[in-house]
Amino acid sequence: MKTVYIAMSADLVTPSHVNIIQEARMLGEVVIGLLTDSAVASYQRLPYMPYEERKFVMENIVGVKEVVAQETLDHVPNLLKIKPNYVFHRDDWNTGVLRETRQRIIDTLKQWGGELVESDHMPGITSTSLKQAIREVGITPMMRRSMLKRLLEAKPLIRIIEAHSGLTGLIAETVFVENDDIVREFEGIWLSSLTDSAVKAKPDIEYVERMTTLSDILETTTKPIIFDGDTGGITEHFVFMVRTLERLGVSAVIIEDKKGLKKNSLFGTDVVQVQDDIEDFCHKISSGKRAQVTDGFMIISRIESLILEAGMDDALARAKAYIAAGTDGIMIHSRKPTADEVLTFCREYAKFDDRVPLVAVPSTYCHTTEDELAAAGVNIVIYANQLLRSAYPAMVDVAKSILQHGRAAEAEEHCMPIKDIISLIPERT
Ligand code: SPV
Ligand code: MG
Repeated sequence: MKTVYIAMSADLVTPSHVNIIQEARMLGEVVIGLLTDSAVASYQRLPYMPYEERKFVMENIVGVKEVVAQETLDHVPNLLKIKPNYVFHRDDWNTGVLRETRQRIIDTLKQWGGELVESDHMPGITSTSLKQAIREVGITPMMRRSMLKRLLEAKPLIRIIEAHSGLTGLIAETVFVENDDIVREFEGIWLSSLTDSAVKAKPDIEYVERMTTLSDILETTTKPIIFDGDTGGITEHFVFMVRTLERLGVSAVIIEDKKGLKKNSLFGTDVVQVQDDIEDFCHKISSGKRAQVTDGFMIISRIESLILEAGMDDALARAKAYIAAGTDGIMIHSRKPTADEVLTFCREYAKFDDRVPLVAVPSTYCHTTEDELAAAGVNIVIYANQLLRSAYPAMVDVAKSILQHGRAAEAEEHCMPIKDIISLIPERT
């Protein structure tokens, strides 16, 4: 019996998947090379269903003999292992970078007389259109909540951008760039206390009500959300915050080790801010962990030692203590113009026996690239305030232009067309 290999991600299974399997099984026994979460995440969004669930579905489709994991986008490692007689693929990949992939598969198969078979029989619903439909319907809190943990397992580095409204949530959700068939987008959303306060024209001192903004962002997005929990309040209040965020489908809360009246970290020592005692903060972390009811949720601890000039040793001692208290991640914050101190922290952190994912916020050290941070061991990069900081000066310029010219015509080129803004958000009828 001959063997036919088909690689797929099979996240949202459509009649097209069944059709292609039906066609392929006429040639021999069908082996599905199912792309793992990290293989998919290397070129597009993380699948909605984890690998094991996708595997379960595919194994039970008539005509599938076996499902094997394809760990990379590249078929070749699996082809060398399985040596199939045929590789089956849709016929739309003879352009762009996929053209090279296609050629490599043809060349590899040649080694044992195998062949590439291409089909144009892919009618009906595409998974891209289904993904769009899912976005319109929304997502359940349960699916969304566990997504950050899944991303951490699937990707070496996760990019998060700040949102402070339903509209900026939509930007975080939908903006992407595509190069050589690799789609790059933000994997999740940071609900910044700074920007959430600033849009309400309030200082960043744990004063503004945050749930309305969160609710607006939940409504326009499906990506995981990291909530800036400030200090988390007193421990007796923090446990309620954990439950509330979990229930809503937020993936993680980051709490900072300060107490009393918290000010924005980027003020540093220009204002009075007091760091919490290690023991008390550990108690807050462990109480939060005990309050948590789901597996997917994460409590990440933010170390302010570098911000408050308490020194590297203090930062490292705190990281050790917070990990021992059960934190699911460490955020190391810095307000220096270069990443030097963050990178020093990372180097020392890499020597720890017990480590949890590491978060960095390159607001002041913005010249440092994601690749440099990832190479140092950072797992999550948060762009914490750029959407608001770019919107404000644009609005001020337009306001000035109207004043200067006594009309809005000159400002028009800086504005999106009225037609676009009124149709940006579709009505749900
Ligand atoms: C925020 O975005 O609110 C933060 C990061 O907490 S920072 O503003 O740098 O403190
Ligand atoms: Mg904040």
